[in-house]
Amino acid sequence: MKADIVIKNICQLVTMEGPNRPRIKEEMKNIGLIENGIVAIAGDEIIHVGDGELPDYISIHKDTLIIDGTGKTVSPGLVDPHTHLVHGGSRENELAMKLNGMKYMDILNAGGGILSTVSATQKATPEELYEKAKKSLNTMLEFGVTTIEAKSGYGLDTETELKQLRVTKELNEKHPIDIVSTFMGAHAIPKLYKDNPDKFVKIIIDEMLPRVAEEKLAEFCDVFCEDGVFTVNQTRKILKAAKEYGLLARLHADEIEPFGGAELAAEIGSISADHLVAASERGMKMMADKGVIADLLPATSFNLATGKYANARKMIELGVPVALSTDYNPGSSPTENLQLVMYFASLILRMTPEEVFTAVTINSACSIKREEKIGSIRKGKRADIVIFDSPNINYIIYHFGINHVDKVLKNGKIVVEKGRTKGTF
Ligand code: IZC
Ligand code: ZN
Repeated sequence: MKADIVIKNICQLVTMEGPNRPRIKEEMKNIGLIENGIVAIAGDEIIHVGDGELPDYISIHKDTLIIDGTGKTVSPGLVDPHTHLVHGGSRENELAMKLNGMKYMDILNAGGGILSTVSATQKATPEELYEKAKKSLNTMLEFGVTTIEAKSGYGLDTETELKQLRVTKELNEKHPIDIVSTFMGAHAIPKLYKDNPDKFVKIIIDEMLPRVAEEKLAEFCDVFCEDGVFTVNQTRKILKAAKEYGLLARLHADEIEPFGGAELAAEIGSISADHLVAASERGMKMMADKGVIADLLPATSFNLATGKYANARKMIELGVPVALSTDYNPGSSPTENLQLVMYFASLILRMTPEEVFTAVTINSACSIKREEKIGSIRKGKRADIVIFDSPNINYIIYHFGINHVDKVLKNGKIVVEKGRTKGTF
């Protein structure tokens, strides 16, 4: 078998060896680390992982690219399983309000927050949405992210939701980053339905869901289940209806107030429950029982500046599989930088660097149902690989606030070189 690319002499190779399922408890510390590692790639596939030299059955040819991994850390392409990628406008005007003590929910209730992004997204053309999101995808790629999840939810009317989802579909087709699409019509209650939110729930179920399913625009359905947004009953109703259309459930749970979101996620067999800053211990235990993945978003907590963070240590102790994401969005988390999330997860959530790598690779791949193809460096898996200009994983966490990425390989092609995107997407 001939290799097209060989990465050798790798100082630390993070393989995430083991089964294609979420890792829990102590498993989260086993990242299958190999010193003096070697990886061989043919086409878009990994054909060998090990240490030292290539085995005899793998040969190189005159065009084989040999990459020297001396002093480098190599990991699976990072997976960001919670983003609000496609949207119009920005919300830097909220910064002064926040510094003056106004809370996230107060801004939303005053007609700002999500609702201001909704009007900017309604006004934007598909081309404008595409160009803005593409810029963010390039930034993500430069930070080592090769697959993401992206939600709608800034339309809140059928046509704008579809517009967002169609842009997501086109980006998935044209940009190297793979995008798993989520329909989130239930992101906020539009002003028009403020006094009759059940009517809006009915529109989501009767009008939006059938169109999204018919055009095959999403694999998941998400709801902002939170005090003042969608109730537990409304969330259950929407996610059950989505299931009838073949959409898998995920939800924004207990982000701000303890609201029963974690419990609901376990009850309905949601794939993930995201945020969980205010989740109850009972909810966490129920999630552990059902294997619901906790997607934690510490950059959002940092940016909301309330000082409250999800209790990652408790979740890991109880056996909840933990993943991490940026929550990239124009309000509560305007950053595409998953490495920043990795520092926060370690220094604030007290996760070890090994747990952090598990959370941004195999566990996040599981949270978007891509664990058979990505999330680990393993023979037969897709060649989505990051080469960090760092001698070990501890260094990546310790030296914070910069981009450690040297190269990114997506489907066996170099798409980032010296930390910069290569070519035009
Ligand atoms: O635009 O504020 N929490 N949704 C739920 C968000 C934050 C995104 C936003
Ligand atoms: Zn979100």
